[in-house]
Amino acid sequence: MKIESVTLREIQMPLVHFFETSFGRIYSRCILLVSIDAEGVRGWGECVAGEDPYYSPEWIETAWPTIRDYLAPALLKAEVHSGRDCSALFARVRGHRMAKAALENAVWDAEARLKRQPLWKLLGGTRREIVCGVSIGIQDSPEQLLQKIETELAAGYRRIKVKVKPGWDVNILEKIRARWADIVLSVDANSAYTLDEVEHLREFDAFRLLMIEQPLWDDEIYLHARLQRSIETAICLDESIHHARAANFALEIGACRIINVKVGRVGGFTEAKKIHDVALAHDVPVWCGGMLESGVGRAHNIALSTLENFRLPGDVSASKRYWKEDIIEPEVEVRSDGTITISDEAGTGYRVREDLVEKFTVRKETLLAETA
Ligand code: OSB
Ligand code: MG
Repeated sequence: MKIESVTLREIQMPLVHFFETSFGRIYSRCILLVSIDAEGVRGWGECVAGEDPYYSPEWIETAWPTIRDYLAPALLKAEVHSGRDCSALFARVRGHRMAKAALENAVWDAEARLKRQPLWKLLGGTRREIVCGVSIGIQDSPEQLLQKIETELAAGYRRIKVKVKPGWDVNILEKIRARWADIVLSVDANSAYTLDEVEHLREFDAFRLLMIEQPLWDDEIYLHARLQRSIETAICLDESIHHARAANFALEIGACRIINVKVGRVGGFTEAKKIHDVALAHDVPVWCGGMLESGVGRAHNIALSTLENFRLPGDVSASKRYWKEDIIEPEVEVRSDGTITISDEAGTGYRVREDLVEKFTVRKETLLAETA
């Protein structure tokens, strides 16, 4: 594949509703998109790095120069045949997985278009529909949260995940379970607890949760194994799993019973597939996490979710939950039974609305390959 150029853009998109986690609230997203032009096709990738270094040390202001000054120049100089070639090419740069994923996934995206194949097939997927859940942030009041849950259940979503933190957890779960005794329910703490709170975390067991996601420190796996031995609820790791080795370690020591795979967090589709395979070998289910993506990242999450071991509902939900207008066509729609039907079209099956991308762009830089 002859890559002629790499373009970085920052787009700004206001969220339909604010999103609050244990590390803070946001009303609008600044999203780094990359596109590559190769042999007449354009491949797109989304960098899931946040507006701030809160979810991870990476954020948009580390990702931008990392892509511009290191990853894109390496890509433009190299002989690349497939998305598969990128991780070796980027290995010299330590960490910066969200930056790497944006570019690697753009190469996979271009490759699927060039080969006129659906991206999901290229990735090795088999599912023709995927099951969706929702992630609901911390709200201004418990009533507002119950109202949101009601709306999402009515829309057909098959798993409700609520964000928790000390002071917004057991009290909230009591209210939810009093109203809906049997819904599939999970919680995500984004590292809001410590091992000193094990007695408190044990109280979560009463609510028959599908899982508790990332209760402890993001940079800690071993102590999650200690916690998992002390509680009944299955632990799911998100932030702690940066690559397949970490997944293997976590599963070998019993630090979790479920893994959330975010293609951005782990450096791209190649590593995401490896984690999928590690979990499958341990007979541990995975599901696809979300990072409040625009349609570009959303379409990629859908493709990834077609791999066989994505056995639990993902945080892959409809465009309209986030955006007044998404930058892809068609927008991501979830059927009333909580599923997304997988397209047979080449590429992602979603077209990027470049007019809208242009309208939302606040910063743009293009790098060209040197012509021999
Ligand atoms: O921990 O899964 C998370 C959003 C931003 C950062 C971290 C997380 C999330 C979500 C939202 O839970 C999932 C989504 O709806 O995209
Ligand atoms: Mg999470």
